[in-house]
Amino acid sequence: MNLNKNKPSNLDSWKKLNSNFKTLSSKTLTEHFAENPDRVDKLSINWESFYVDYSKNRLDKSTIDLLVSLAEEAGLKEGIEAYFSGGEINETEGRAVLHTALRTQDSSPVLVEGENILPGIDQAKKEMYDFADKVISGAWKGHTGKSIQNVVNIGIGGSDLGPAMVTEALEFYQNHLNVYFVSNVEGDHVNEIINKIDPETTLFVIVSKTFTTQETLSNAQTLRKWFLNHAPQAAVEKHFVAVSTNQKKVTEFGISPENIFSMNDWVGGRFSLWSTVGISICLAVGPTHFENLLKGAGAMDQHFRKASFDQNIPVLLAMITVWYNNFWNAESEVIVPYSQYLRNLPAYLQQGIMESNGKGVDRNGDPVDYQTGTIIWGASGTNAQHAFFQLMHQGTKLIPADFIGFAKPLYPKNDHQDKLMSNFFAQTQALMLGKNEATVRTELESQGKSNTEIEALLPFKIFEGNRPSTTLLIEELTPYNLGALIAMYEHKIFVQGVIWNIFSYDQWGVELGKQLANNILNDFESGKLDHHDASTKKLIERYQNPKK
Ligand code: G6Q
Repeated sequence: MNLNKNKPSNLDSWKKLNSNFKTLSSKTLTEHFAENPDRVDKLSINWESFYVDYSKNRLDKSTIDLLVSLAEEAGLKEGIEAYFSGGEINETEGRAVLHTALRTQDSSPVLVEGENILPGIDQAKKEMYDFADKVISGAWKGHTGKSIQNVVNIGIGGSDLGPAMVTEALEFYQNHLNVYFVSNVEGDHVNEIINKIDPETTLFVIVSKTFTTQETLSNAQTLRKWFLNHAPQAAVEKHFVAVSTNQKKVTEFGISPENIFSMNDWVGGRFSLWSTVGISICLAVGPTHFENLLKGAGAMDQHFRKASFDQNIPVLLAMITVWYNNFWNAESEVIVPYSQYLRNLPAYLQQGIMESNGKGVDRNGDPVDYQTGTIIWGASGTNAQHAFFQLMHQGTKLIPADFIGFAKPLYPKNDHQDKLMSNFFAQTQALMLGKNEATVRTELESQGKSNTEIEALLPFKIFEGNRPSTTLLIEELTPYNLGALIAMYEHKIFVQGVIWNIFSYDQWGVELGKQLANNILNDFESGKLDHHDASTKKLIERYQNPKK
């Protein structure tokens, strides 16, 4: 079973959406609300402790019906089955995409090349949980008999962003271990970590699916060298573990097979936090919370797989993006979590969304003649209000926004929560309603401004409004709800890829820069620079001789 290769713009519902766009493009959100008193009920979903309100978007029920038809016509139903049941939907790498199997709550076999992968998943999870229990309880000792206090996750991209984001997001649930993440190949990054740790009480977790990644191996080598300046060779086994598919390379690095946690090819890097790649999360919060993270994701998987498209959160959110991207020509989407714990969710989703759907060639190998992956950005509210919200309110670009908020704070409720949430609600309202000339005029009059002053200030104080947003109001930031939220975005990515007829699970676009960096690294040694373009050559010369 695999994904079909239909060009979306040839589909009937795509054409109908073009006419729908023409009909609706001049209608404002306020007009939509005035015309349909039950709009909120029609355009919102309750699922477990999630309430998703997509009524503040430039669409109506007819648009949703057409978007649902587009999803059907594009073969989404069959696509979802191919995705969950191990079809080789990562066709250019010849792989299945089965992060969903890592969190399934169902014991029905999931087959890869005829073999049920669930027992292997359980086994790997058990090994990770046993190990985490030992480290957290202090039963696992460092080479001088002291228990572990610090964990350093060494990885990059998918082997860093997800674990780092989730560990930070679950800080409230964290135990005594200090968990650090080193990713960048920049020596200053690793040295800053070295300043914070003690070789007797630090565990290094090297996370690399391929175990060939330059940044990760450089950091791992530097940290091992530093460690061995303070400890004998035999101590390595108490302080270094690895997560990888490449047992051979890990063993060559000097890590013993008992200290290797396995992972599989059918988990893509940016979707791997649910696997042993999430070991630093598991160490930080313990197996019970980690398991709840998986359960929440598993529940969202079931919702996505089973709910009808018009009641399906990931499907609807994905289709709304398609609507803005392909019919309204919006270029970017902003994600604003009203939770400081989730401050890195936008950065994490940048990889998930842009690495997956930033593709210009369709599944037939032809260049696409429509827009694909959107640009993702964002930061936590309310901080973001004091940073980029000016552009969202009065700038010239159409920027659909996701607002994510939690009804309950994690610490006992205090007046901060109402202040936070009043901002959360006020911003989507302000984006939608704006402030018209009459209101601005009355306000300025009541401030005692003269007519001349009012006329001069008026244009700057008007907010045209009609700016779209979707609100996700979730009960509480628990590991379970976080798992569900991340899984929701993962499935949104999948749906968009299906519609745009692109392969979401490869990332060839990151290869070229890596290749050229290796060439340039060699050229630093050889000094042969003449084969470079004039700009690059000059830059390298300037780097090598700053005063020249
Ligand atoms: C994600 C990508 C990429 C990958 C890193 C690290 O989907 O594949 O971000 O995770 O390049 O790769 P390794 O885990 O193999 O070191």
